[in-house]
Formats: sequence, structure tokens, C-alpha cells
Amino acid sequence: MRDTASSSRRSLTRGRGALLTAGALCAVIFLVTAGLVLTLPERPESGGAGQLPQLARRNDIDLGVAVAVNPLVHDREYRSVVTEHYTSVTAENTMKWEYVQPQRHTFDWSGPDTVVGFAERNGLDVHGHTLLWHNQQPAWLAQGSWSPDELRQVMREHMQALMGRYQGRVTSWDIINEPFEDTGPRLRQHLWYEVLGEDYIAEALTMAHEIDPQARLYINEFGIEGGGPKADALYRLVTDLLERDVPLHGIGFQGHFVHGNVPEDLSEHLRRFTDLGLEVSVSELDVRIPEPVPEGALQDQAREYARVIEACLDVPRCVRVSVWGVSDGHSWIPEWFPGYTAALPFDESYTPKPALGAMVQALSRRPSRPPTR
Ligand code: 9MR
Repeated sequence: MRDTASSSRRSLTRGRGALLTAGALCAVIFLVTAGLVLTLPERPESGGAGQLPQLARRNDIDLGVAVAVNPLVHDREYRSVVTEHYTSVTAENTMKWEYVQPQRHTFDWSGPDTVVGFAERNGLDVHGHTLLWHNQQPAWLAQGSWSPDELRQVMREHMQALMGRYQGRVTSWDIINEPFEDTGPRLRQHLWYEVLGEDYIAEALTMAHEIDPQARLYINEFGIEGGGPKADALYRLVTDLLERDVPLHGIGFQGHFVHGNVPEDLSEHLRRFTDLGLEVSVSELDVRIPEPVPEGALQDQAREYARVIEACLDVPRCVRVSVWGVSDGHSWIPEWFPGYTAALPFDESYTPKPALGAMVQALSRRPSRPPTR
């Protein structure tokens, strides 16, 4: 019995020893493999693009991407591109008024919940887009005839519902989107302006701050990246808001560029606003190229992407660069600018373009900048 017991103990020990040896061997193999996996880019052709999130975090910059609900649900490759290359998402459409509150007091959270849930499961931040805008408003809102108090009530209900639902989960919001006319220094004469007057901006920011005091509140605008009368008008508006202690934390420079027209002095225009104590972001970056894409254009575009990243890195309170779409197959450009194409860092088949490698390089060659937030 004893013998049997001790021999079975021995063979158990031997077995365990063999198991331990095999385990150790596995561990070594695992560690070596893991080491290789960590040091090699996941997609060799993408030039280290798998390291983008780490590089971005090391530079204390958020690298974002606008996402659409349908491919997020149905397309595994789309999801991988997002999780492997970016640190935050913005909902391209689904948090806009027409989707969130298609009928008065009827809210649809399916899209926003999908985006926020996906982000949370994958450790990504969410930038909220957008509250007050002249586009993508439901008919009941756009065509209603509102007294100022009624419209304030509508604004409060919508903000409370949307910002309240994601409080603590969506940490920054475009409260005011495109407040100026397309080309000009004049404030856009839309519903909010017409009913509430110029101060709709201060009212909306104040209301948003009451609803979520922790959220970073943004004005998001296009056509201001190279300065000019529109940027000057925004600067005056913002200066006035800050003097009046209106809660405003950031300016989004959308960055919808035409290839060949990415301003060399972007960082100066960003810095002008951070000098006021604000943070800034490049919130909707794309660089569209006229068709047919000329030879060498993708390489030139790559330098333009790098220029934007470098401009943001040069400005201590530039907190985010966000591209406006996951791939050229999802970009708004072909539909809105016929004759233009190839605006994003991935092509229609999710193959990384030179722009992606250029972003990696731009984030790699700088010493890490100190945390600014
Ligand atoms: O990319 C969005 C596109 O799918 C919509 O059809 C369009 C509707 O206006 O809005 C696009 O996103 C815009 C963003 O919300 C605000 N800045 C300009 C963007 C491009 O138009």
C-alpha cells in the first residue's frame, strides 16, 4: 500500500515535474512569442501602425476616429482598424439630433449605446458630437415655431437626455457646431440664432455645464485652420465668452482639407486659441485628393497628415487629432465632393496608406511631451 502510495506519489511528483518542465517551456515560448508580438507591428505593411495607440498615449494626445453604427456592428475588420489604431471615437452621425430625438420626447438610444458600449469594451474614449447644429435636425424641431422659452425648454430636454445618459462616459462634447456662416465672419442665421439671438451660444454652454459639470465643452468649426476673417470672428466670440465666464473649454478645428492646402502654420492658429486658456483639437481630419489621384499624391498626403499631427504636438493644449472616418469606403467625401477621393489613412479595402505610416513617424520622432490636462 505504502509502496504503491509512495510510487504513485513519486510518479505524481515525476508527472508534476514533467508538467512543470512542460509548463516552463510553454511559458518561455509564450513570453518569447508575446515579446515578438509586442515588438513587431501586427500588420507588417502598416509600418508599426499597431503601435499608434501607445505612441499617442505616450505623447499625451488622443488619436480619434469617427465611426458609423452599421459597420461597427457588422464588419469585424472595421472594428479591428478602430481598436488597433485609435484611442477614441466620435459618432459620425448617430448622436445627432435627428437620430437621437426623431420625434419630440421620443429618443432612440440604439446607435449611441452601440458606439459608447463598443468604446468602453475596447478602452477607447468617446467625444460627443453634436448638440446645436443647423444640419440633421428633425423636422419637428426645424419646422416648429418656437417662442424663446419653448426653445430653451427643448434644448434643455435634449441636452439632459443625451448628456445625462452618458455622463462620466462621454467626457467632451461639441455643444456648438459650425456657428459661423460657411465662408464668412457672420454668425449663422439658423433656428437657434433667430429665436434666441446671438446669446444662444452662451445659453447652451451654460446649460450643458449645469447638466454635466465635468464635461469638456467645445465649439467645433471648419475653415478656421489657416486663420482669416472667420477664425478672427470666432476668436472675438470666444474672447467675449471667456470674459463673461461662460463655461467653454475647447475649440475643435475640423480640418477638412483639400490636398495641397494644409496650412504650414496650423500650429500658430491652434496656439492663438490655447493662449486664451482653452484646449484645442483637430476634430474631423481628412485630406481629399482630386480624381484621378496623381502620381505621388498619396506620399504628399502622408506628409500633410504628419504636418497636422506635428502641429498638434507642438501646441501643449492640443489634446486630440481625430480622423473623419475609418476608411475611404466610409468617407463622406465622394458623396459631398464628387471628383474628390482617398481622403483617409485607410483605403476601401482597409489597406493602410502612406498617411498612416506618416502618423506613426510623426508620433515616434518627438520626445514625449509632458501631460497638460
Ligand atoms: O460625415 C457626416 C455625413 O455622413 C453626413 O451625411 C453629414 C450630414 O451633414 O455630416 C457629416 O459630418 C459632418 C459633421 O457632423 C460636422 N462637420 C462636417 C462633417 C462633414 O459634413
